Amino acid sequence: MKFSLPPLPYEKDALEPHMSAQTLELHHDKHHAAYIKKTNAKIDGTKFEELDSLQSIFQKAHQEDDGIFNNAAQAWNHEFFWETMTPGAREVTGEIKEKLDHHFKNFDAFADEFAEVGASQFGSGWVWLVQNGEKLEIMKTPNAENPLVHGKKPLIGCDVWEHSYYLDYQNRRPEYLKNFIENLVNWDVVNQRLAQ
Ligand code: MN3
Repeated sequence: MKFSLPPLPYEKDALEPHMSAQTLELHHDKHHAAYIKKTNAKIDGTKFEELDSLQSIFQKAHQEDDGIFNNAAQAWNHEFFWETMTPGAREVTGEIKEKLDHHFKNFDAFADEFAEVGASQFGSGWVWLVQNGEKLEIMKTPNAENPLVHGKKPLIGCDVWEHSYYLDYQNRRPEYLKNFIENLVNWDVVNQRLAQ
């Protein structure tokens, strides 16, 4: 199967001022596109070509083929990341609000911990809110790794590679993470993921 770059679910300037059009232009049209292109090139003529989703490819390639794993997982991670965000402030409501209050005391405590864990990822990687059985947890992963290879269900994913925030925040990764969680997360999507 050949994969193509999914379009962003909003205009490139829709997330300003929290994430600039220039960042989205480079991040989606160049970085994400490159992961898709390399995935297609690397699976060509291999057994991975038979698989019909990025998830099945990176799950199978995990600890078996680093080149295919890294590119297919990054292609999947970025699509998940774009879908996690939406323009305009959103109120945290529904089941996710109850669960965040239960597992982290309240939204502010959750936001602080999310930013702290994301800031503590050494080098490139991701920070996630995951469902692990009945529990909600915040976890970080290096490079292309994601919670699915650890048997955990991702609810929120945020890219902490420098290409994700350097144009807008330079070295201020905690500020980027705080803005992401407070101003960009689509809580309707998070509630849908929780219900799946
Ligand atoms: Mn990225």
